[in-house]
Amino acid sequence: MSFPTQPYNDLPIRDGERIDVARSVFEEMDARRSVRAFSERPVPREMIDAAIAAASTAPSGAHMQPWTFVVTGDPEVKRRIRLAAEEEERTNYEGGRLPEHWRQDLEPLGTDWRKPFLETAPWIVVVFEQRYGTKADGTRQHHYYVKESVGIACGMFIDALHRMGLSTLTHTPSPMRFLKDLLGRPDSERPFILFPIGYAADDCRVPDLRRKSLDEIVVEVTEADLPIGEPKEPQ
Ligand code: IYR
Repeated sequence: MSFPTQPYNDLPIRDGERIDVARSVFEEMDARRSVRAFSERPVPREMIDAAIAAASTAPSGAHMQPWTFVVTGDPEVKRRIRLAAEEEERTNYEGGRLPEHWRQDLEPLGTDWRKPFLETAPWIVVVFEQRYGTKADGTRQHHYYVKESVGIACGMFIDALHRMGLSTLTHTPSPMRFLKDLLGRPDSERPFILFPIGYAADDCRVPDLRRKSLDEIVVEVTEADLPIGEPKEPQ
């Protein structure tokens, strides 16, 4: 069974304006930072839903849309998430579970096991990857490229939140299994990323990081650069 088709048009942008659009997209995205200090200023639930709707437009393997967004603004749920996350992170940071190289790499960020932002931020969204789904007849539906699909959706979610003027953090308390148990998700789902969401605190400060330049991340290839000869014509 095929999907019905429909015509498709790129966004109507004038040729002379495309680079300007790209540059302003860059500027807006470059202004985004991961935030660990949130204001208690309330955020309407509709804003969270709007960002989830944007994220849910992500491409996904065989259009299976293998994601679940669990949303909570309940102080008691947030408190229980904080306590469980801090217990895991305490074992990481102080119980020797983080390997030395990892501790060293985190040092410039100044993170530790304490996660007060899990209670301060008005909302927490935990994105779960659905390892498989369920068909209408109750049998298992395969899901494909789940991590790629959910990763893209999370990127789009971060962008949507940022454009609304909200802040977030891609928090991955490790191991994350407790979130599945705490939030009562089925065995088919695995926690992927936890997002505390809100306005940045008035006195929020973030590390002064630099991003890699294009020179460091882009490689252009022409035929002359290819390491292997021309493929043989099929006989
Ligand atoms: N999950 C821990 C450790 C941590 C790991 C990475 I990779 C970071 O970029 C930041 C933190 C924590 O949240 O503190």
